[in-house]
Amino acid sequence: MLSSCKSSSYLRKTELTDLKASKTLKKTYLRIRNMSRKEIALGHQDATAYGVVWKHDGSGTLDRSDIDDVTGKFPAVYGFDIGHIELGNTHNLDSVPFDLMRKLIVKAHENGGIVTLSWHADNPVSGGSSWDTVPAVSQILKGGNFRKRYEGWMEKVALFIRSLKDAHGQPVPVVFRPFHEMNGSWFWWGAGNCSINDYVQLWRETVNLLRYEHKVHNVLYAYSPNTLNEKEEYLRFYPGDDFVDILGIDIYNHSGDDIYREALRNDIAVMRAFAASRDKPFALTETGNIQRGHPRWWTEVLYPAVKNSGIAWLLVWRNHSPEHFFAPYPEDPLADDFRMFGEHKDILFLKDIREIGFEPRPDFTRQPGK
Ligand code: BMA
Repeated sequence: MLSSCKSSSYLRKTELTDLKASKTLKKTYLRIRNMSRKEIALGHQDATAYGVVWKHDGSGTLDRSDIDDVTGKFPAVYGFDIGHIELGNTHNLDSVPFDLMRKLIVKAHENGGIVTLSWHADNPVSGGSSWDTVPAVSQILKGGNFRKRYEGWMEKVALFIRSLKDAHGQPVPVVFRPFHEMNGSWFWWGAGNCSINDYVQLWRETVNLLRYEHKVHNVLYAYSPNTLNEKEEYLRFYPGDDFVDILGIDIYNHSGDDIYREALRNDIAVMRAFAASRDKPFALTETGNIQRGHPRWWTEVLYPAVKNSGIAWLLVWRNHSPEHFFAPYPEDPLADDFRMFGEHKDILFLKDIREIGFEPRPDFTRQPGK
């Protein structure tokens, strides 16, 4: 009796924004809350779709990843990008077939992983890419000239997300992270390319279309600005507590290790304080080393800056080619350093987060040596 009282008040306290959330979504949300304590789950974009020197051909095993090739362990968090689903294309903007992506998402979930979706949507007005900054947002809001097109796009997004079902026909929960890095000006939804009010409105209308029009109830919404120029920037575009379940931030090492470390410490602290005031989990939703050079980057730059930061996960971006990769691969000179990074008991791989259920686990710490 006592324990059921305890767990129901816990459930009430941790309500997510979708009041009709599927059962599996509620569980995933609670698992994410349970992850965001002392440990950090490791994530990788397109982890199982391709690596630096291989590409999934659509047949055979769904379990290959550069991180596993290097460490013998799979990542805990799986990022995918649905850019070009809105066009009705068969492949996403990085040539991953959506049919394969669906299988990889379901597999990641069935394996006990967490799935997160970004959306590099094309510019709905110009027809250019995400990086085409022709103003578009005001025209796709309710009443705008391009509204019909946007509604058509959201229908396709909804169809894809709703098509994510496990072997028992249950919806697969995903973290959806649209319109990311909005405090930068490189995307059509970014600062300077639309007003703050229009951004907030776009976010809310997008959530409402998915939630009420298309009855999509397997989504947690994540808000993720890029590295902050000033503290206030974190909140500037915030769509509101009823429209965001998870707080995020994208921070890359563009300008050197010291600047990166500082940004991680300062910006995660800003996000953490805000997350605490809202009782929401938070994560480093994208990161990676663009300024290569440090031979022990994982253990000496990234790890000390994120240790004990409270982030639920960190996700490194995709392994596209020897010129554009963020996780290690076997021939990578930093592979050994990554293995050492992965040995830290607070860095969680797939098999570690499998142990994290949805019951509160205040004292969970990974057993040494696992
Ligand atoms: C960017 C780069 C691009 C890619 C995009 C979406 O950061 O990796 O090559 O198209 O993400 O995945």
